[in-house]
Amino acid sequence: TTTMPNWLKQRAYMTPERIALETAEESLTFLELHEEVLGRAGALGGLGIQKGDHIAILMGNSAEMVKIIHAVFYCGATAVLLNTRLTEEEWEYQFLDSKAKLIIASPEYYDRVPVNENKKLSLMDAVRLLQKPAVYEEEYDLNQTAVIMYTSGTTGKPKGVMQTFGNHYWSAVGSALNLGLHTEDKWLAAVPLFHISGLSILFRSVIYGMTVSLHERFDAESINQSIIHNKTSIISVVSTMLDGMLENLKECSYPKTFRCMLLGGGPAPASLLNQCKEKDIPVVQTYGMTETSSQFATLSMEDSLRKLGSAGKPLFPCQIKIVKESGDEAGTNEPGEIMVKGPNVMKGYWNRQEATARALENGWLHTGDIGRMDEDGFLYVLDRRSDLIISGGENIYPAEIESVLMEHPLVKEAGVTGVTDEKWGQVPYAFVVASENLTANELLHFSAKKLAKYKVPKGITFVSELPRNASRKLQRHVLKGMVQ
Ligand code: S0N
Ligand code: AMP
Ligand code: MG
Ligand code: MG
Ligand code: MG
Repeated sequence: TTTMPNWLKQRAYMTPERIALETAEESLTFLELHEEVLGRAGALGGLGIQKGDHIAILMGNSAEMVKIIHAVFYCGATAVLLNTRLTEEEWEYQFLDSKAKLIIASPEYYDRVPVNENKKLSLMDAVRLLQKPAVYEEEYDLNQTAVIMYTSGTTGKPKGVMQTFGNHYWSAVGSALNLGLHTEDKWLAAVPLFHISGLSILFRSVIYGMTVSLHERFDAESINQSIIHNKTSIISVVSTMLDGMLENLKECSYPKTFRCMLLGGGPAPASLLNQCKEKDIPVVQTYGMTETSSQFATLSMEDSLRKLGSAGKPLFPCQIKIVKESGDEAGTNEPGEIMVKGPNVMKGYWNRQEATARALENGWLHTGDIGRMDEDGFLYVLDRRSDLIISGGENIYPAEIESVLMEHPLVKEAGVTGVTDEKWGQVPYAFVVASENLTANELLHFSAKKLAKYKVPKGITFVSELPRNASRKLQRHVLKGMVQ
């Protein structure tokens, strides 16, 4: 196996004085960050955390979250990152499924974590227990699973995506080979660190020796101020965020120091891209997913205007092919499933051999997304994987909502589809066959207890039957046409 020196420690050795992290409250050099991480790694070691353990983390963006994530790596453990927007039931499922030994939660979530007290660690306690670790990882094994992140699917429960150190290393390298690396670069992270959009920025930071400007939440005004006055050169955004930033920007413009608006996480509306083109905003479209440890294909700067709407070419270490239903490779501009291969593609789904075997074939990942390659080898993403709804960058699977609705004793059948939404791109909408006594309000209230807010249907229509084909399979595309 291939190993590398512990990334943050190596970075603290190479460029100790460089700023690693800036938040509204503090600014830390790489050496300071390394020292803070040591204290937390010692605390975790003192609690019995060992190499190979899984540690769940439930925190919003903060310097403390960055330190805890690195501390988990210093212990040789795997970080299981939980989405803060989920419900207690959803957290509990992911905690149990991942077989995490401990969950570290920040104060705003700690009391809501439905986990045995002896498996919970509050952030206050982690900091109170600070101590120098007896031992910590001097080397990172590139085959080791660094992080597990959960994604849902068309059927069944969410699955943990295993991203290795090697995946993250090659992802960071592939990004730099495309976007370039400037000594003055500062990458703004307002996307959540529990998503790969945000976490990948932390890895780029230690690997490149680059400053991260960390925002605790998305606030268009303060982000624009950061870009205009604080020398931000790159930011990662989803469409909903970019919309908000443009609205806030009004007639102002961004300075030359700002070189890349990396836009991903879902489709980019043509109107948004055109608006940016008019305003001379350096939008760089990217296609990637949790399973590919962030960017997989990215439009390079020199092609951004010529190929507006394309997600670009694969990063240097990566390959893409488009495969038709027949199994043959598609020709130029012919649509088919996007298949990807590269050193940033996940090791597999945690504890799910069958799902892994279905997803990965000889190193090629079935993305489930539909796309085409143009005559110059540029990727265009045409349609997302089966029935996936993307709301403000958060993924929603209709099947997951349908199964929750059907848990209600008065519901006989349920079908969910995505409807267009001005702010979020798409939102879920439900059609339900139920007994007459059930009201939409009661059903919404019921689902809100079990589903993250963004997954709760924005509307419910009661019907006498659902559209099904000859083999009784629900036809979700027909539902779309039934929305009033
Ligand atoms: C869009 C965001 C920022 C909205 O959050 P905001 O404004 O902070 O909302 P809150 O104040 O928390 O809540 C207000 C109300 O809005 C509801 N709400 C919040 N978010 C959503 C949502 N997404 N959909 C629907 N409703 C939402 C709240 O519930 C609340 O409701 P009320 O008032 O009723 O209580 C936020 O959603 C956000 O951060 N989105 C981005 C998430 C993200 O990063 N997704 C990307 C995931 N994909 C990947 O990571 C792979 C791609 C990738 O890596 C990448 C992506 C982008 C750029 C670069 C890359 C890369 O490859 O490097
Ligand atoms: P996630 O697993 O949450 O990272 O979501 C990844 C999914 O988002 C992909 O499988 C696509 O369906 C969608 N997606 C990401 N980037 C793009 C893009 N540039 N255009 C269209 N869809 C995208
Ligand atoms: Mg998946
Ligand atoms: Mg907010
Ligand atoms: Mg997701």
